[in-house]
Formats: sequence, structure tokens, C-alpha cells
Amino acid sequence: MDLNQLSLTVQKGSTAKVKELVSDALAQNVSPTEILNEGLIQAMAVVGEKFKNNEVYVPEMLMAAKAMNAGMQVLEPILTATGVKPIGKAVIGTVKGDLHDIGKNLVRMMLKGAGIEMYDLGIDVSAQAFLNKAKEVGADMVCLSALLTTTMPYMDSVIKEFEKDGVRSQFVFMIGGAPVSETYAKTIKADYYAEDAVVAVDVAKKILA
Ligand code: B1M
Repeated sequence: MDLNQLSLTVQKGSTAKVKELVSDALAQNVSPTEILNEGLIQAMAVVGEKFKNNEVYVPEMLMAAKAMNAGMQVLEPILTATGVKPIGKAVIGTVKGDLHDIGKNLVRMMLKGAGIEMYDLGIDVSAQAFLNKAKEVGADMVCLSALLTTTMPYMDSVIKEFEKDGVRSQFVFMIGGAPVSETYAKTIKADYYAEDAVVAVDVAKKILA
């Protein structure tokens, strides 16, 4: 299976064809990890680079993202399949002002696959919404995603909201997203930083073991 063809199809934003190619790859026993890394995620890296160089614009970026999400939907049942009893609960969302959801969706799927009950608040999520949901479901973890340097500081606002409410110590915070770093996590006193969805699973298993 030529995963480069899948990557090019995502870049073009051909949603139906992406679904078909992902299904074909699975039928040919290509691993979901390979499909993700070499077909889907690789495509977004190319689109991001082209956007930076003014070779593509927001509409093309959006179409590629839709195609990528469609491909991920085909993989979702496999990534989230788990026979184990839930080991914990987590609330996840992309912080206020930020509309990027592909990385967050991937982290959600992989955590679900690791046996964690996931509550996804979506994109553009306020600190109050994180706090309300975490308390309502009795979450163990609160997972924050941000893709923009301008929205990353809102992660600090979320943690401060929990502090203000007097419940900060009841929850473990994991943060991630392209501009986020270990150093930034320390600065805002988040408990863990995960650079990608695989590391996020390792971290969650360590916390909830
Ligand atoms: Co946007 N965008 N975008 N965009 N976009 C970036 C992020 C950018 C880097 C592009 C570029 O310039 N090269 C740039 C940000 C620059 C910066 O701040 N440093 C950018 C910009 C500027 C913008 C706009 C401002 C453009 C504009 O309007 N002028 C605008 C902002 C809108 C907003 O949010 N308010 C915008 C809009 C969009 C679209 C809506 C068109 C679309 C998103 C659609 C969607 O998500 N449904 C979009 C896209 C697609 C991108 C790129 C091309 C791809 C992002 C992506 O999905 N990557 C991106 C360029 C790039 O990343 N190379 C770009 C694939 C995904 C799997 O990776 O999300 O990084 P990622 O997730 C990783 C890790 O980061 C980590 O795990 C994941 C993988 O394992 N991770 C976590 C993520 N969350 C985690 C949470 C965790 C742990 C790990 O724990 C809780």
C-alpha cells in the first residue's frame, strides 16, 4: 500500500477517497500506527509547511483537516477498542480561542483505547466548562490541548480556575499541542506534558495505575 498516495489525497482534501484508502490499507493489514503517521499526520505537516510559505491558505488547510478527520474516523473503532475495565476518567478539550481538534481527537481515541473513560468537550473550551465537567463526572485527569502560541497561555487560566475553586489538588493536569513544552508545563504547574498521543497514553497509564 502506497501511504504517500494517502498523504497526497489528504492534502487535496478528498474526504471520500481518504476513507476508501484508509479502509484499503487496513484490509491489506497495514498497521493503524503506520497509516496514521505516514499517511495522515505526515499530510498535515506538509499542509502546515505550505501554509507557512503562503503556498496554501485557510480553506485548503480546512479541507485537508476534514479529510484527515474522516480518515481518523475509519481508524477510531480500532484505536479505541479495549477489552479492559475502565482504569479512570478524563476530561479533554482544546482551550478557548483555539479551533484545532485533530491532535486532541487523536489523544482522546488513544486514551480511550487505553481504557480511560473520556469526556470530550470539543474545541474553544472555557476554563469554567473544564471545571464544571471535571467536577460533574469525578474525573481523575484534565487534558488540555492548544495549537497556537496565542491560545497556549489559556492553559494557565484553566489551572488557575481550578485553584480559585479550591479543587486543583483533586485533578491531574496533562497538557500538549505543538507549541507546548515541558518547560511551559512546569511554568504553569501542570502535572504532565505529553509531546504526542503515544506519550499521553504512557503518562495516563502511569498516573492511573
Ligand atoms: Co492552523 N495553524 N490555524 N488550522 N493549522 C497551525 C497550528 C500552524 C502551525 C500553521 C503554520 O503556520 N505552519 C499555525 C500556528 C502558528 C503558531 O501559533 N505557532 C496555525 C495558524 C496560524 C492558524 C490560524 C491563525 C490561521 C488563520 O486564520 N490565519 C487559524 C486559527 C484558528 C483558531 O484556532 N482560532 C488556523 C486554522 C486552522 C484550520 C481551522 C483551518 C485547521 C484546523 C482544523 C481542525 O483541527 N479541525 C488548521 C490546521 C489543519 C493546521 C495544521 C496544518 C495542522 C494541525 C494538525 O492537525 N496537525 C497546523 C500546522 C502543523 O501542525 N504542522 C496549523 C496534526 C495533528 C495530529 O498534530 O495537532 O500537533 P497536533 O497534535 C499532536 C501533538 O501536538 C500532540 O499529540 C498529537 C499527535 O500525536 N497533542 C497533544 C496535541 N494535543 C495534545 C494534548 C495532550 C497531549 C498531546 O494532552 C492533553
